[in-house]
Amino acid sequence: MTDFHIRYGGEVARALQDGRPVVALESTIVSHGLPRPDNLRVAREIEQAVRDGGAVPATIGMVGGQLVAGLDDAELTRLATADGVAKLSVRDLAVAAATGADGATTVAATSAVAAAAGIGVFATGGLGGVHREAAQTFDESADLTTLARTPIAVVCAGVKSILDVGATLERLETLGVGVVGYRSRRFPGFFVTDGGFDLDWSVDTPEQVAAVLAARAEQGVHGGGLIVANPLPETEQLDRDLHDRTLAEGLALMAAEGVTGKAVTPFLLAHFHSATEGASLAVNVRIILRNADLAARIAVAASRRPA
Ligand code: PSU
Ligand code: MN
Repeated sequence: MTDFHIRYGGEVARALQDGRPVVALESTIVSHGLPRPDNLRVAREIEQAVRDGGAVPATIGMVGGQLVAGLDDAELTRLATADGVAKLSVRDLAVAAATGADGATTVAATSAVAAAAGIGVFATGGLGGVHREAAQTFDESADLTTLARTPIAVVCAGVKSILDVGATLERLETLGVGVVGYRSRRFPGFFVTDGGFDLDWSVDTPEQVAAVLAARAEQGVHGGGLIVANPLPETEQLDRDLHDRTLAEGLALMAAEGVTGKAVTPFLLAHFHSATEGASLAVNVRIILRNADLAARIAVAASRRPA
């Protein structure tokens, strides 16, 4: 018999038992979002950033059909280097488990598993969202609908400019997903500091985010997720001209090659990383490490609040 339960890494299990701070991390950025061989090195650096911030990292993924919260280094290496690692959203988890697949979890699947595991804070690079042309293609990431029903705080740098940022914000409002800027009232556009849209709320400290999470629990108004949008400082963003040029090229190439569905996000990311000769990769890594650090400090602040 196969055991379909979540298996916990040893350190994660102990931290959860003791009520110590834990931060969930996704594996799709490792397997599909970052180019090899940098992806494995970066995956380890993300975990280290969580540790440096005072929390225990729980990278989530599926190994041989086993859902794991807190992949060990051998498992992380396997998902970063093996061929045929599937990209798993929530709907894929059961099929992948039953067929014994190796898989990397998206923001949607990682959020769902983290919440089920009792982990309240999650760090990633950028959320999925509403794609351009979604009015025709209906391509909207399941990240959005999953966050509508999943109680978790997701620290991210907004959504990538490869998406329709305005439409994504509208959908988040409709779906009841909270959005707060971290020290900013502008929604970030991942590679770029300012994604072009205002936010209603901002917070200035990890303690304030922890207070929001506590208030939500106390109010008993059971909504879904909270997005903590953490923009890059302007001095660290991708050059705007390079960004705009690369995006236009990537979208044209994607249309020419007929790329659709779950291949869209990895395709455009890979195009950025090769066309900018590593500039977008460096920015991408900075984003993730900053988010991992902030998420750790939020988890620490949350663990210090009286129960
Ligand atoms: N943003 C990134 N890198 C990524 C992704 C998002 O900067 O690799 C991944 C995340 O795992 C996210 C997924 O959940 O892409 C969204 O894919 P889709 O648009 O197919 O839902
Ligand atoms: Mn999609």
